Amino acid sequence: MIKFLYLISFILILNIPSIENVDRQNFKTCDQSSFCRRQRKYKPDTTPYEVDLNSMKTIDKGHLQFILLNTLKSNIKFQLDLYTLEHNSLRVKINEINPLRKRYEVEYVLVGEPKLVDVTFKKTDNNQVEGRFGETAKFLLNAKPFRLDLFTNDIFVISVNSKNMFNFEHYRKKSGSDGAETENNTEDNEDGMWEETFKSHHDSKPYGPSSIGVDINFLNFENVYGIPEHADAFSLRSTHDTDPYRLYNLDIFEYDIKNPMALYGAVPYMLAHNEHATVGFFWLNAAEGWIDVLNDKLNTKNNWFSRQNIFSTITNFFGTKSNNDNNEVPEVTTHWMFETGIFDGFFFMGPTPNDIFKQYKAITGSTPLPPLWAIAYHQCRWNYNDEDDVRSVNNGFEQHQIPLDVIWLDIEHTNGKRYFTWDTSKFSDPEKLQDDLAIYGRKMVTITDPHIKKDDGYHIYAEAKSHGYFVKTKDGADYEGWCWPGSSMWLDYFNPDIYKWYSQRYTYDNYKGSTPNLFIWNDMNEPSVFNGPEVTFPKDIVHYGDWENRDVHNLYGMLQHMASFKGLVERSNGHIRPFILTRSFFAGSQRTAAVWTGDNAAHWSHLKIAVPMLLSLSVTGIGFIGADVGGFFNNPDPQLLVRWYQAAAFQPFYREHAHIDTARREPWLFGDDNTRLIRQAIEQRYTYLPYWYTLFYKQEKQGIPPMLPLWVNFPHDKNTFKTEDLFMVGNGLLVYPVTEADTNQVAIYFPGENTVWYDIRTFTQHNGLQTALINVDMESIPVYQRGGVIIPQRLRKRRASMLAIHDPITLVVALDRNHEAEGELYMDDGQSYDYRQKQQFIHRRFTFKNNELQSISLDSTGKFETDAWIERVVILGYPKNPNRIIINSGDKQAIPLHSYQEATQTLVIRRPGPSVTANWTLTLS
Ligand code: MIG
Repeated sequence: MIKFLYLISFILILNIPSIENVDRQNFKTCDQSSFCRRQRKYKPDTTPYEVDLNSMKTIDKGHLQFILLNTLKSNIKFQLDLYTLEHNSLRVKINEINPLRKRYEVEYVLVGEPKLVDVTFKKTDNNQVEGRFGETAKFLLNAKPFRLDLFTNDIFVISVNSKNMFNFEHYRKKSGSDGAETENNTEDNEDGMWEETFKSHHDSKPYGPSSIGVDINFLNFENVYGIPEHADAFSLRSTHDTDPYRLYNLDIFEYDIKNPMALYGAVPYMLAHNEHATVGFFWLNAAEGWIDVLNDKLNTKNNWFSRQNIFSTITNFFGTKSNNDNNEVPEVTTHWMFETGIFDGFFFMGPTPNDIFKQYKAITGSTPLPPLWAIAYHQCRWNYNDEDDVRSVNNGFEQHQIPLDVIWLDIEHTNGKRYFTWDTSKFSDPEKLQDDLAIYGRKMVTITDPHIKKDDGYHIYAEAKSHGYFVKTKDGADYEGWCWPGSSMWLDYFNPDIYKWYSQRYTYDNYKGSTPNLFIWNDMNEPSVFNGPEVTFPKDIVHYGDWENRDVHNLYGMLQHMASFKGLVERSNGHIRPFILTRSFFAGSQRTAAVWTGDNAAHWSHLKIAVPMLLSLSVTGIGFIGADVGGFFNNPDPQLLVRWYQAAAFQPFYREHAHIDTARREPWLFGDDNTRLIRQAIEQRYTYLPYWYTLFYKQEKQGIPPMLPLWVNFPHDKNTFKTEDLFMVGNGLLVYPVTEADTNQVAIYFPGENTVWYDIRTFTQHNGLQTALINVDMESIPVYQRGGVIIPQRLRKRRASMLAIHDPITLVVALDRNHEAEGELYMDDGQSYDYRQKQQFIHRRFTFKNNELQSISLDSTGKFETDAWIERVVILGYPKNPNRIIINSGDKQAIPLHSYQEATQTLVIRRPGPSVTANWTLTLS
């Protein structure tokens, strides 16, 4: 018997899927990428680059232009443009003057031409130009050697090229060819400069080397964040012992966690935060990139620093500190390397976290308010097999009384992976299916991938082929690759005609079987090409405008989902808000799509890494984000599944999804207890939807993402700078997802001086600046409401979010130490653009002060009609049972019932009654 058990457990162990599944051999290391190899080792003692100050020109207000020289190559000249922008931001462009080939400047990302503001500049001596701009910002351009130093509130924050790594490879002729340079030929013939082979794939590199490297150094900072997408820490690790973080949109099969390998999307944007400032650096470049991060100490005595007299600003800065006797300041040194393009850097000077969000939003835009149902719960699987299957899943949610808003169809719903078609043997009447789901208030999402099956009988292929709409090889033929449908081709969205044509595939006429209740999922859009180099396009294929994939690679997925978005807007004549989910993304993707973290796995470690991954996306503007609940690959045990439902209930995009080879995992398949726990988690999500929706509105307006690292709300609390096991939803909820098996106690750090936190279930209070040991069981989702914040909720149970729009609201008023609190509520019809076009919304502010709770309008232009009313007010941390409560609304007065619980200091006021649209005051005495 014992032997038998031993055998079984042995077999089980063998069966445990390895977490290290990725086949790294398929993907390049820095060393296998010739430009990364060259740039990474470029570390001269002095920089050969110099600014010619005599060349300075004022082109416009806020726009200065210079010539930059590489003194080792006297014939090569660069143009350096400095633009001082509104919102405390600076743009710096460096491009070759008269290059052999025009260099790509990224399109589609900026929301418009950034607005210039005046700069007050002066030449401080013969070697420097100083400029003051914005509210707090200053730059110092040092000519010889070339270096750019940036200050906010006169604190030195960023230095460009202080490590001499600026290295701009100009276009050149291959040596031996006509007109090639004669100087330095050996350097120009390094291995991989003119062609490169990776595994069986040959990159012809017809234009030779053109990469750019530069060091961007964050002074006085110990933590930098951003540059998604990596399955790695939130506060970026030092890459001293690993490859640099890579930015190259790829479909990595069974990705590994805790390493800097590239994933599906890229945002070349990094933030740095310390207790004095938050700053950001965004390099608008869509080519392959690599970024080294080093946590350093900078000795202020022995370098250019003191020579340049900048040391005084550092000592001022540290004047308040006692531990600076050794003349060392922390510094994060970062080294950015892109294969081609130009240097187009945006520097955001903060100084607060919310300033940074506003500044980045001004450049790349924000996530527009999604439809309400899109932030509710989604049920997905590869695949729901047929109409009966979809109906029975829908019925399962009914039977088990679990709320649900959307059912998804993966690739198997199509006729042989021909997107925009249906497998009619399984889905004979998709319109009826969508109509039937709509009766329950539910929507459907179908998948449309970018690979187009090579099949003359497939109308999309035939039409695209006849118009020449496919991406071309370097020799001008249609590029053909292998993907789900077999031999496939890819649309060239870079051509405006093709972009438009693709968006028109979504009209009801063109997309047969689609209805207004159908929305879209764009997958495989890195793009994934099964037989391509690194599972994607070859670098030398050609897009519209004669750009190589090398120039524009990281934009491809974004262009697809932008075109999908446009298609859905237009199919409703601009009336209904689209919903698109994309796997691949770039800076600016937030304007048109939600993003998920792709093919994670059913392991605790993947549940845990979701938080840092989502935070990295959030702070770089991609705010509507989630990870597959349960893990895509493999089968989660019930405990892991429940914990995942609980964690994701407090993450922006909430969808369960699973691989085709996994066991079914609808919420009711794991026994009654687990069904109940999952139901509770999903119900929690629905309870908080009014709060989430308000946060998404705020994101549209101010660029502040709904899911936040702690330091956004507690910028001075150093303990939070590396935190990634806790996060916040808005400024009001602190969330600690349980991400380890068999946990019965967790240690939670409560941030904030003088801050009080209320357990949302028990109303128990915890003080800020303390770590507390909290007991947990399977029911627990450790979530805390911050004292000082009022959160709107809907407590009535509904099967879908859209059915609850006019339901009454409960206000949970969590008092701070001064017995004050405030909060907001935004409401509208949940799906149309009427909130923009006809001002049909309400936006209220609630404040509690001096024993009065007040509701006022935050935006009196809003006029949404609703019966929704305030059915309950819960006041947390109220010191005593009040004698009298009076509510005044217009000329009406009422005395609502209340109850008070002394043990938890909780006051519940029942049915106070005013409309959510009214101004009212509730007075306690
Ligand atoms: O190679 O459409 O990440 O969510 O279910 C797999 C099938 C292709 C990858 C997506 C996944 C989706 C799956 N797709």
